[in-house]
Formats: sequence, structure tokens, C-alpha cells
Amino acid sequence: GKVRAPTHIISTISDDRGEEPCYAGVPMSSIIEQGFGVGDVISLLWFKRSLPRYCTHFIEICVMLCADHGPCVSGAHNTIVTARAGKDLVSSLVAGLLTIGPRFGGAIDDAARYFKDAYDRNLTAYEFVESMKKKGIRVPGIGHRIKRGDNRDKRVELLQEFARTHFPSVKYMEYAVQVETYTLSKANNLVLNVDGAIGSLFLDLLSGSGMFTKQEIDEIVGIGYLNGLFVLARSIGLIG
Ligand code: Q5B
Repeated sequence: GKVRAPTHIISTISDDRGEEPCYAGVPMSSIIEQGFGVGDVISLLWFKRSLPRYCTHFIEICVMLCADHGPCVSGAHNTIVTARAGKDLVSSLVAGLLTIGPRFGGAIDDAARYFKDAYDRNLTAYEFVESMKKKGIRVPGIGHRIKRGDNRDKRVELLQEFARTHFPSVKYMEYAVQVETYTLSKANNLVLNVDGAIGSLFLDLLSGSGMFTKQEIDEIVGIGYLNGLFVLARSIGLIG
């Protein structure tokens, strides 16, 4: 057959030079034979390592729970309008995806950054929230348009329940809950939202699994690719 033109890019993630493509050194056949799931594939392609099953299961739960949230949210609205205007699937999908940002679905990275910084500096929830208010920054991961203190987000409860059962430590999530308790005392809509739950729990996954060095955790949180979880998940719903 044809020989591929030499690549101008070196990838340390995927390699198709052998008999079969490898994801972070793991051949595709092993992925299938060992019964890996999409969470394992994400851990290989995003984190370049095999993570314990409870971590890959958590990733899968995030993807499943964020796959859709009805037609009212910005992303679904734009995708539906674009599709009804007669555009193709990819155009409709990206029209929706482009709305993902700080106010809609794209607050996971910032939630992880701010919760980590505040927890690691031993700030109380009060000190953290009030310092954000002084800077005029909304607390990422807090607040929802329809969810309330007396009408919690089921997705958040399910993620918390899973983590409390399977994670060795949920210290960042418990901190996020303390922040929520304080923000709820200010207004009933300032609940811990799904972005905040994923952001804080991913910090617990990174620091509690023993699979990442401190430097790697700082790098992951700094680069910011946890929003990718929401982008990936919501693509499922938008395509539907
Ligand atoms: N206030 C989420 O706003 C929302 C505050 C706050 C301090 C806060 C807002 C926000 C931070 C970003 C964030 C992810 C825009 C949300 C998601 C996925 C989704 C979506 C879905 C899905 C909602 C009313 C008053 C104002 C504000 C104050 C609000 N949030 N103060 N820290 N975090 N959060 N984004 O309801 O005095 O009246 O001026 O930006 O975490 O996107 O399901 O819909 O799966 O698709 O429009 O779940 O909370 O409220 O903007 O009218 O604010 O509350 O300053 O105070 P709302 P607003 P004041 S999860």
C-alpha cells in the first residue's frame, strides 16, 4: 500500500507506526481484550497513563451526566437553531460548542484553579468568597439558573455520592461544599453546580490517586483541560 508522508509532528500520545495504533503505548487490541471503557481511553489519551478503575469510572460518570441538559441551555439552543436553518451536523455541533465558556459548562477549569488555590492557602470559605467579591469575580462552579438550595442538582449529588464511596480523599470537594454553604447563606441560587462539583472532585482524583506528582497536578490545573470533559460530554447531546 501507500507509504505515509513523514510527519512534521512528534506525538507522545498516539503512535500508528506498528501493526496497530497504540494509545500512550497501549495497543488497541489490549484495550479491547482487557475490557477497557471510554474512561480508560480518555485517561490514556489525555493523561498518558492508565488510571485505577474508580478514576476511569468517575470520568465516565462525568461524561454520562453532562451529556445533555435539555433545549434551554445556550449550547442546545444554538445547535437547534443552526440545524433548523438547514446546516449540516458538524456546523450545528460547533455552533453549540462555541457557547461553552465561563457561564455555561466551561467553568470546570476555573473552579479547580480557584478551589485549589483557596484550599491550599488555608482560606476559610468566608475569606475565599469575600476575596472573590472584592475582586469582582463570580465564584466559578457556584450558581445555577434553575437549581436552588431546596432543589439541588441531581448530577452533583450523584458525583458526590460516588466520590464519597470510592475516592480515598474528598478534601477539595468538602471544601467546595463549605463554600456552597456560605454562598447559599447569601442567595438561594448560589449552589455548587456541576462544573464546581467536577472541578473540585477532579482535584481529589488528581491528588488522591497517587498517580500524579504535585508538579503534574499544577500543570494539569494550569493548562486547563478539564473543560474538555464538558465539551466531550455535551457533544453527545448536541449530536442527538
Ligand atoms: N451570582 C451559572 O447565573 C450562572 C454567582 C454570583 C458570586 C457566583 C452564574 C455564574 C459562575 C460560573 C459557573 C457554570 C451564569 C454553570 C453550567 C452547565 C449546565 C447549565 C444549565 C448544563 C447562573 C444573579 C445574582 C447576581 C450575581 C450573583 C451568580 N453567580 N455571585 N458567585 N458564582 N456562575 N458556570 O442564574 O447582586 O443581583 O448582581 O456565572 O459556575 O453551565 O443547566 O443551565 O448542564 O447545561 O443567570 O448546568 O451563577 O444569575 O447572572 O442573574 O446573577 O447572583 O452577581 O447578583 P444566573 P445572574 P446581583 S453550570
